[in-house]
Amino acid sequence: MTIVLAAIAIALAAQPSDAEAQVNGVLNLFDGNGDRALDGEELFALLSFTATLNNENPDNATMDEAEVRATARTAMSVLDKDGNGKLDRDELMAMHP
Ligand SMILES: [Ca+2]
Ligand SMILES: [Ca+2]
Repeated sequence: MTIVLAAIAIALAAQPSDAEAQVNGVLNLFDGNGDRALDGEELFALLSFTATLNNENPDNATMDEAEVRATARTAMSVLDKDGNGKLDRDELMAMHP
């Protein structure tokens, strides 16, 4: 779980420092279907981005696709408090201290 949250924190760190602005930024970038929540595939896209964030060569990504998939599943199970399979703004905000 620590690794999962660290991965998401890295992605969030690319956004403005205000927590709400960060969540809005993540949704603006990764909410592909516009429902203002991240489903499994959108979370996968976020984590894929994170895995390659500091690395220009995808071959040297910090996680391979299977690891990103597993991480996305774990993150969803940890963060999806209402169990609807999507991370809404409140659930994303909960990642912030
Ligand atoms: Ca969405
Ligand atoms: Ca949810």
